Amino acid sequence: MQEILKNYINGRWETGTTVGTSENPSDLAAPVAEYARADEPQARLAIHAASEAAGTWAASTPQRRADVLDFVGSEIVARKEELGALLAREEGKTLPEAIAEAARAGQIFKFFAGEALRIAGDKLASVRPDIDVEVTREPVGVVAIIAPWNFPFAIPAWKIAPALAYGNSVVFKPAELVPACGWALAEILSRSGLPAGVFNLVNGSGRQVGQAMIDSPLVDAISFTGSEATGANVRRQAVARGAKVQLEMGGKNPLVVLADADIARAVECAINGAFYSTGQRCTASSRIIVERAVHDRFVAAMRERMKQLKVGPALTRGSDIGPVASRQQLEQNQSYLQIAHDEGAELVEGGKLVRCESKGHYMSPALFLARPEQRVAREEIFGPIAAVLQADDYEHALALANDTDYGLCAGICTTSLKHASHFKRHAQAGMVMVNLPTAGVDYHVPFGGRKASSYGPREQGRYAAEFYTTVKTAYTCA
Ligand code: TXE
Repeated sequence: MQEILKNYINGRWETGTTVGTSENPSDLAAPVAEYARADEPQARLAIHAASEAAGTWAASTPQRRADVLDFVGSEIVARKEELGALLAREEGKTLPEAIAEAARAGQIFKFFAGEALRIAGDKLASVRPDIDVEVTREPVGVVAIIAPWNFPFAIPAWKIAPALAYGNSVVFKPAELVPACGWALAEILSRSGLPAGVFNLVNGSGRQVGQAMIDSPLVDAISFTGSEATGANVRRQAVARGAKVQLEMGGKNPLVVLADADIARAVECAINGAFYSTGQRCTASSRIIVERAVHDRFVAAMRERMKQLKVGPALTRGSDIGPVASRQQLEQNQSYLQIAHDEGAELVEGGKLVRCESKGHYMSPALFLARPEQRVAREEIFGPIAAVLQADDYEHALALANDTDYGLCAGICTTSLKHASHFKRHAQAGMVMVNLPTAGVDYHVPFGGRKASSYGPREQGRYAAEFYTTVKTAYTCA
């Protein structure tokens, strides 16, 4: 194994207090890396460095910010195969998915390189005579970024890039499962021309490093993606001390299949949305709501298509579904298979542990016929497990789609313009897909949800400015 991957604090690579090992979920005998785990005092050093550097970066020119972000984005895009292979090894998504994610991270940095040049304000006439009013955007200050493991390049990119574009300094904590991806991003940022302290990487536990970021009065804003339970705690504590906070959490996204849908296309949407990336996407289609007239035909087609899916190591050509990211997540998935069984949901296909050439966390995707009140149809599992619910008609399907605590994404497969239009207006979700999988979004438009899925301003695209800037209104009397 190579050298221990270090933390990046105040422009220097620092060892931690302990050493952790990053696992390869496709091959438990071949770990990915050893990394330096920071503790709370080190996290505080990083926060202090970010705070000291905040003024310099806030005063930097748009051109300088654009140059830094373009450097980072261009390098990521140029190295997408290599970075994708690292991501596939560490998180377990298949190599094509991982390369696409690395490329996406690069595109996001390049998008925000452009946005750094387009920080606009308003100039208005005052309601009073001889006064001008200007509305401008300023950086928030120090931004703490707490990221999950399921998109170790794309999610940090869509938080770090706008934070820097709008003139903030950053302390970034990757999830414990993916320290090497976090390190790889930081390594590129360390060569981008940023002043020391503007960007800091601290690998470590949520309880120590994450908590220090939430508690510090020097942290002005916290952007978090992860579980609902942790997110609720982050929100409570951040709000209590007056920090700005943005949360992206779970989903239980419906995909409605109407009787007039192109069934082959609907099956592909469902397979992709429910099972690709091993179902570990907050936008996964985990509730598939099918109109009675085509229910049995759709389920039969799903079963046949699922039999063709190849579960295998992330780097092996031809693998459709990589391993589950961790033992803990595999155990969570298995417990939900048991719960579904105990509550009387009917297993259509899959849900078995799979043996591959290397020892890893492999399972076959599972599809259940369920009722709306069953836990398999209500709770985020975060694995390759989906529930099919039967609907009497479109109105019933829409009601089922909205009958959830979550509201991230909602999809519909239909050839009816009337139903597609109605669904776009009435689905209670932050994002709606028509004849597309619920997962798979563009990077230049807002991402986020309603209800328990999200809190605070949207991420991505121009809307990211709402979180990463604060607005000032200035009055001038001539
Ligand atoms: O999430 P956590 P985990 C869901 C999914 C998954 C479950 C657990 O159901 O099975 O969450 O995943 C940091 N203070 N999702 O354990 O714990 C942590 O170190 C500050 C859905 O990975 O929420 C990591 O960096 N930070 C989700 C980040 O929070 C803390 C994506 C997320 O970890 C902390 C990921 C604390 N006290 C998981 N405790 C989605 N829907 O996209 C932890 N962290």
